[in-house]
Amino acid sequence: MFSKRFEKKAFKAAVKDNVKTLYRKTIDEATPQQLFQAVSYAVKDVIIDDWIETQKRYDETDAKTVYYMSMEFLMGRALGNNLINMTAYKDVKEALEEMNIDLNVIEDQEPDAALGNGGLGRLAACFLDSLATLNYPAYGCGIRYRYGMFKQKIKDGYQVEVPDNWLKEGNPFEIRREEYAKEVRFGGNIRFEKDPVTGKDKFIQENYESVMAVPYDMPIVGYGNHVVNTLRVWDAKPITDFKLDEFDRGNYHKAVEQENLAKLIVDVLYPNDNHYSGKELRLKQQYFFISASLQALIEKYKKKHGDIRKLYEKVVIQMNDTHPTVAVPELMRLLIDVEGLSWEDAWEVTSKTCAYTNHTIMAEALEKWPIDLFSKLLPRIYQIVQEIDRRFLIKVREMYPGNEEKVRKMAILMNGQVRMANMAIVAGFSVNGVAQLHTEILEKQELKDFYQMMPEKFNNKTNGITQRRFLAHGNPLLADWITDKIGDGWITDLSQIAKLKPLVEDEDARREFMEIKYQNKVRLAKYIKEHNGIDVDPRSIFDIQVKRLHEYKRQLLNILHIMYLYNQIKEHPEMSFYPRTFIFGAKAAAGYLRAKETIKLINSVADVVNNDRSINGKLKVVFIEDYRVSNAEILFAAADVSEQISTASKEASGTGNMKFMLNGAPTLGTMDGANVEIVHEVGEENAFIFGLSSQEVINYENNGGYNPTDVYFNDWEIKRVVDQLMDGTYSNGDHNMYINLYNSLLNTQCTDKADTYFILKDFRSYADAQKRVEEAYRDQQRWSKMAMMNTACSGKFTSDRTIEEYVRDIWHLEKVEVPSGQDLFE
Ligand code: B1H
Repeated sequence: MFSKRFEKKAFKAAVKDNVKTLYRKTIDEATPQQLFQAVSYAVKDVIIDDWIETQKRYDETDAKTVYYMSMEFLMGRALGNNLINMTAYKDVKEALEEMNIDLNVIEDQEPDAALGNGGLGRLAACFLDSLATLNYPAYGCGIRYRYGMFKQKIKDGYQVEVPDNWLKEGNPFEIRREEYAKEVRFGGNIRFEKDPVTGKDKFIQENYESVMAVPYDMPIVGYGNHVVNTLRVWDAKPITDFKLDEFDRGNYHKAVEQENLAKLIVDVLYPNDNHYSGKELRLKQQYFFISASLQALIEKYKKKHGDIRKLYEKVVIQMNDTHPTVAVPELMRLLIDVEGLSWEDAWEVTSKTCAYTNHTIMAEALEKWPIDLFSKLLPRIYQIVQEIDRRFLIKVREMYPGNEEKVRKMAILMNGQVRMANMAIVAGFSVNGVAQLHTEILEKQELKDFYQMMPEKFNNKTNGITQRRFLAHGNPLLADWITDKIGDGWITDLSQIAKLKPLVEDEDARREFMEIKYQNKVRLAKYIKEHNGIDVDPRSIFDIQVKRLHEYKRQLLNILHIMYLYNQIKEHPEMSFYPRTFIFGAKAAAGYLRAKETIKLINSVADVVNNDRSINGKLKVVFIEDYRVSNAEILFAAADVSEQISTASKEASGTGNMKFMLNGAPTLGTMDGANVEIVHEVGEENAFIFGLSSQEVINYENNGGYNPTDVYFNDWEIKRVVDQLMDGTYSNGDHNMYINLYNSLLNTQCTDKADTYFILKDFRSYADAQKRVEEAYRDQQRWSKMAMMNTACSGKFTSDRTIEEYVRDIWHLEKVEVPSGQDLFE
């Protein structure tokens, strides 16, 4: 283990040296940012030894490798996580203390690597952590966006988006690898030729634009096993430097265009969670990183292997949703046009190499590219897609003679669109959902035709999270306490956390557990005081909903309920009410009107409620600005109640729900996504479940929805809060501020269906569940048992379990051991 070999003296000398060579300063003179850089370089130096050793071992053992292709990797900060996984966190903290440096302050200097939107991107990051920790050869492949997820500022209660210039100070944990650059071509036209010698068809792309893809590698440190895997993110640069001799008209323009294309292509992450944008630049990004990654992977394979037809024995490609599925025709192109394979051979390789994960059934997230856009940008790729489609439809017609309805539903090319999910399913050897319920809905509803035709491809892989970041790093007090009680085996084997179950009956253990929760609430209260200027009482119930802002996630239900509680407290001041702090954190996509209005509403309710002296601080509402991985760690640790209140059937899995559970917060939620499995593990008595079931929601939807006015006119308390959206209570008398929200619920405009997410329908059931939360919390003995049971039953939800299932059912990798290198910092 690293910690055994930690050389404190050498480490301190390395930090001092780095400050000197990088900044011509002494430790005392250096700024916190400079200290962060100096410490990081000292840490990176150690990581690199293991990184080299790991890659050498992979080469020697010729192990099969998974390439996880993803437009998003929501990594968060690297320094603290690397130290945890090197098992050197405490040693380094202590060494720095001796130099009068606070590691927490240094960690806070690091910007989050926010190359992702939400759950899908964070899942990719957790998977990389688990793959390295479990000794599996893996690459993450993605894009090195200059600007990641925007930073969120709240001005006047409104969200304002600020560019995230995360590379401004330099990223100490990356290495540019110019020598592995690859060319990627766009547009132009395809000329067809017969090779005079071989007689084979040749496809030549002409008049194209192109860019160079340059990889940056970031180390992914496994926990205590010396494995260091690689996250490879691609940057773009113009293919030729601006040459003066090309100053004639045509070339000049071309040179400028290619320079602009290179800049633009990796400029910024599209900030839409669960939403397809259909922009040409987005398709460029997708093809850019896929083509570069596939070229690199084939080159690497060919260094050791002669026969490209056996690629699938050494390589498996996992496509993180449809965003990277252009990998299918691009791999076909490389195999046919470059490697010279026949269509049949290329198809066999491709369909044995590629696997697809579906992350959502939300219709607006489905990628369907207009054919004219697609074929113009990727002319050769489009030809290949046409041929894949043609051959597939022959099979469909064979299997379902005369059934043209099947053809219409399953075709890849239909109504002028390229349907990426269909292509991924047809070409991949595996299609998986991300929670049991989600996979069931895919099989029985969304992808029913495909499931009937090829059931063997379908499987479930319930999501998971890494306990290294979300407990060991994010909640050190609880982590130490657990290790004290059951040993530290849980860090790499979370099933062991079940050993806490007997302690649930131990009153001392429960008191200690709740004391730690209290300390974490104090830490969050301090954060809130610093960032919001709001005083919150750590003895109040911390009820937290943090996730991307979406109508289906129903932050609106939560805030409407708070308005309802406030009405009650005002009306019945004598009513007994357990003090509550409602905490939100959420970014809205920049163009998502209703989402942005919801943020404004939350902040306005917060203003009114927090400043109403008459309620004696019984209710507080806090909106955490710029919710992201780094402050998420603080929020999960401090939560009493985990709000997971999506409309049943809409949340494919959720992963925040698991992070709350791990940190001892019972779920207040619907039977949706992985909540179903959480309740199964922890027992219904240790969760607060409410609302329509997924089947009920689907039934309503199949019958044209429900009528929210029935609820509105029959429940005066609900009517009152809905009316308060329009009567100026939360808008200084402005009657139009929340008109979009009001219309979304009741739709007086008749533009579309009303309350499509069943907010009013589920309102009473939600309010009742909230009442049960309050009752349960009043009984501190009972609550402490519930909270502890959640932690103790969270074993299933580690991403280590998820990864072992992917390996067993889809990837078929073998573990590779890496011997420990030299002593640390010697
Ligand atoms: C999830 C997305 C998503 N599902 C499109 N789909 C995007 C779709 O930029 N885009 O175009 C971005 C993201 N994200 C989430 O995946 C699900 O909503 C969660 O329920 C799930 O836990 C998570 C990981 O599987």
